[in-house]
Amino acid sequence: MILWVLPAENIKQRLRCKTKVYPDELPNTSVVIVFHNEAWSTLLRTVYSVINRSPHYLLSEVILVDDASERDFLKLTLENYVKNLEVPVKIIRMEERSGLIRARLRGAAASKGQVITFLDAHCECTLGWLEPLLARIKEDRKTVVCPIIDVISDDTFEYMAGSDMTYGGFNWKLNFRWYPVPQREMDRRKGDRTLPVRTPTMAGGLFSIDRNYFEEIGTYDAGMDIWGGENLEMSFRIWQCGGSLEIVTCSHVGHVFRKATPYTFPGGTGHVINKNNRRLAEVWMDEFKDFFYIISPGVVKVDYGDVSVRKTLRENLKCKPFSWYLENIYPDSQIPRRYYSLGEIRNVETNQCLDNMGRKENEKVGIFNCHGMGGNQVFSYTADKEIRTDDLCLDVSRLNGPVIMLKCHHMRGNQLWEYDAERLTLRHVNSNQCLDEPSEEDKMVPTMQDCSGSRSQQWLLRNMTLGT
Ligand code: UD2
Ligand code: MN
Repeated sequence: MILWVLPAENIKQRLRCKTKVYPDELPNTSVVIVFHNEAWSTLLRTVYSVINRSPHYLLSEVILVDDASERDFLKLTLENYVKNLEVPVKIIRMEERSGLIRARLRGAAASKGQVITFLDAHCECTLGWLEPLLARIKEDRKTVVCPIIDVISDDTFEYMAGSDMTYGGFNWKLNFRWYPVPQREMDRRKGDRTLPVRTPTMAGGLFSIDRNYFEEIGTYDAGMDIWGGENLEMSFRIWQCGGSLEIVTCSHVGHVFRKATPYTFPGGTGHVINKNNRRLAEVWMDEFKDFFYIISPGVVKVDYGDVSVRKTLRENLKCKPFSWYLENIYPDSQIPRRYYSLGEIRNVETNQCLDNMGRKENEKVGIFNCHGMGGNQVFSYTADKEIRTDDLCLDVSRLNGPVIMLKCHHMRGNQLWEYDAERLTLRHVNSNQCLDEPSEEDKMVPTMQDCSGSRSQQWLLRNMTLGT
């Protein structure tokens, strides 16, 4: 490990982690690794790092679940190879391609350890990765724990430190995203960065869970295919049903973040992911699923199968509503806990709608004929008085505009808007100007003008619901 390239604060933290003492009596773990068409080098790098960098009395076994790979070397060659390793390595073969969710379920069912640790098939565990995870579970068996995921380059395969200053979140499209650990969580830990971070969601690939708790809490949704959605499903379920999810910052495991996958998605990538996300939204998100449906038009047409078993699970476990999760676990979420409207913002005079035109951060918000299909024309006027679409907020930093879409910062400032439901005006508080129709020069973007009460400054904030 080349410590000298790390920022000073990271070095201090690692040293503080090194001085921690963990109990001798820790639960042991099975390590479950699922793969489809994985490369030999990365798969073996994972297996060797588990064996070489874990105390063997804590390792019950390593279970490799082959999700019907097509590569020859993953058959007999692999079987013969692992026979000679110092820790029992069991290989399980799925009869047909099932996806990582059902493959993990199979691995879990075959495992014997008191804890189950899941890893992707292209990881490198570092020295001391395991003890902090198991120690935390010993303290509280309902805590599901993730290591810090360091980055292994998919070009050079070099190892680079990940950050302990980000945690897991998600956007309206239900994509998992890393966001900065908020101040409230730093405060709760009294600034001690060696203490676990409570995280709203997990990336999904690398975590340890008490075996009995895994069963109690409903394992995985076996109706999910191939890839995607299961990590948020499990995150919501854990929090809403009385557990907790943490990143244990003293545990580091590297992961190869790949630009392309070595496998196909039978039925189409979009279809598979949308189906999984619908299952997760329908079971766990209550009315907040509208955010997902409105921003991704077309998703509601995807058949998501039967979720009644998962809904029954939610009832039996007496899980809390999604609003509770947003309020207590993820108040900095991109989905607002309270909001005034979710839908198009339509100009009364021109009958055109605000439209982000598929643009990204730092660009002007557009305006276009209303299409009523959601997607780029969906904005939410929130109880915090921001106008947001996903993680971008309408922001004005100069008199007379322009109106830019910037990452929402929750600091009010230039992102604070006052909607007058009688006059129908959207007044930008800092500049005291009103949102107005486009000028002659540029018909594609709205303008900021002194408030005049004209019809061009009147806007209808509509609540739309697509789907269900
Ligand atoms: C992330 C997670 C991954 C999973 C996924 C969402 C990390 C580091 N990785 O994507 O674990 O939660 O988000 O679903 O948090 N695999 C199969 N059968 C398949 C497809 C994949 O066995 O049909 C295996 C694959 O070989 C790998 C694991 O599942 O070992 C995860 O797949 P990935 O590495 O392509 O996912 P990743 O890291 O992009
Ligand atoms: Mn992966």
